[in-house]
Amino acid sequence: MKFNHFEEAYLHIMDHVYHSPEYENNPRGFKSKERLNCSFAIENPIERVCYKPSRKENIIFNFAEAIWYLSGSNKLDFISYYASNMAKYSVDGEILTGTAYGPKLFSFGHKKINQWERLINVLAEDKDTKRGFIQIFDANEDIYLRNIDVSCTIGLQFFQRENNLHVCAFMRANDAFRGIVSDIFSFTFIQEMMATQLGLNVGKYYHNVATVHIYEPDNPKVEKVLIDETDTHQWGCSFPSMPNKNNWQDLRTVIDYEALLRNREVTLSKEQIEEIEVDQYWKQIITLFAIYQGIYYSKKIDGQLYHTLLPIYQYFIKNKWPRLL
Ligand code: 5HM
Repeated sequence: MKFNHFEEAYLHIMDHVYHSPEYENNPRGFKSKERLNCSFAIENPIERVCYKPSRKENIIFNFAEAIWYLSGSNKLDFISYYASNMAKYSVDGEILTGTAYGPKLFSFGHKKINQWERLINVLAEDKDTKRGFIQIFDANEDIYLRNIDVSCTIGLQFFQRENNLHVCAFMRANDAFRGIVSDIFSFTFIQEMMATQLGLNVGKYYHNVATVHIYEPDNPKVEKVLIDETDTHQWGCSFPSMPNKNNWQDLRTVIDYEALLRNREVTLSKEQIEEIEVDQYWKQIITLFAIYQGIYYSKKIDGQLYHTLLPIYQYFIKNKWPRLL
């Protein structure tokens, strides 16, 4: 199956699992509908969001999770600040083991393999390589019921083909209503980060999942999204792309500001953000985090910051937190 954008894939897969499940079962005691072995391609992975108003996608959480992975952190306080329910996956209340993909990317296993750096070296040695694999699931993970946090992603494979960087993601399990939205956002963000570092175009994104499922408590929300007839194509939105350069320096600055904002060590005005030495693309993301500081601590949105956002980000904020504006 081929789709142009994430939204098309999302609606199709969700509809298929919801209306034509192969199984209805109770893994770990949670009632769900399930289909096995699902694969599809997304032609334009930069279009990594669902615009449907009924889905109320949390774009700030999406950026935060992608950046959490790229920061290499496994700390719960980072990610639970954006989604308090992440705490239920942490055994000790401090770190996440399976769900934190950052340490898997940059210091995998007891040998602490930096898989990002190794991938760049492997591609430099043989640009046509079939070995460009970044492993995430680890056989050392405890997969018995007693562990609530086992990696759902097996790994990501990168292919340099002509001037494009394609990615094949492999997952053992994916929630077709919730997890798929943040996972594909993060994996395609990682794809774009790698492509810009290598000076390549963002190629196709292929999603391969062994079990896709919908948990019963989400049924009313799923139905709402599936009957949402808003024609989002008509809006002519296009999701912003990263600048054509190695973006690591900018990303490191964003990671620093994210922590300062989250820990309330700074507040940032529109003028202060304008002075930060990063590209506009990354300033927009810092602005999103600065807005979230207001949402988290004082339950309000700074109008000045909001108006510096691109219309597409304004839409997601207004749609998610309409009463705070
Ligand atoms: O029993 P199991 O470990 O598979 O439960 C984890 C649940 O979280 C599954 O529904 C899985 O599909 C979802 N999940 C996801 O969709 C979890 C993670 C964390 O690795 C993820 N995407 N990234």
